[in-house]
Amino acid sequence: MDIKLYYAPGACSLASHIALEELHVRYRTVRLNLAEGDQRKPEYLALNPRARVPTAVVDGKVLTENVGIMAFFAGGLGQGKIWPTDTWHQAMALSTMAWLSNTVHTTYSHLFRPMRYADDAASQEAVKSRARIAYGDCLKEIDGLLAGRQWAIGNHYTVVDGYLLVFYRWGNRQGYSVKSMANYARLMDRVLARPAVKRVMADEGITLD
Ligand SMILES: N[C@@H](CCC(=O)N[C@@H](CS)C(=O)NCC(=O)O)C(=O)O
Repeated sequence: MDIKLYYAPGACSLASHIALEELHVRYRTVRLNLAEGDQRKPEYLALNPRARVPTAVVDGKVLTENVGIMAFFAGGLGQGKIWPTDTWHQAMALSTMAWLSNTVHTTYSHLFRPMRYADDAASQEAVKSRARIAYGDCLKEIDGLLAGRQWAIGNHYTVVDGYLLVFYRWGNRQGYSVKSMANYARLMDRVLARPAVKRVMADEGITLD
């Protein structure tokens, strides 16, 4: 199988990148520089007209969206290694990833890219300050969901744990005191200690800060 992953350092594509590395499958990566607008170049738009990372190309077929990419690789190809094996926990994994993608990520976008949601500077500032509170609430909700748990879903590492690192890292970089969120921080310490996660972060040239 020929697998190519288009990603940008530190972007949400980190979740799909970690999933591939955890699975020990052979894959190639293509790094995009979002600040320089690589995602809007014609050759990339031909693959992903939404101009977003990640995009996976699998034997010439295009797959977008972290949730779809992780479900295909971890759920389909991975044979349970980083995916729950029973139907209930599979549904829980999808449910959690859907929420991370459609709510937590979108809330962060309001904070990080308010210009997408309002035209003038004052309105953008208002969007940003509301999003700052809402993203903090998302982080607290994640911390609460992880109470008493060793891993996010079921009783072993899954792609959901890797996906949670994206939002923890973004929160840390935006000045939220994520390291003092006991449940979230404990899980992230375990995630950050994983060899595959270390390799991907080194490859992307990113740290937690
Ligand atoms: N729901 C999508 C979101 C993808 C997305 O928004 N990616 C961001 C990076 S985190 C992006 O490519 N941004 C490019 C831009 O804003 O121009 C997914 O999870 O795959």
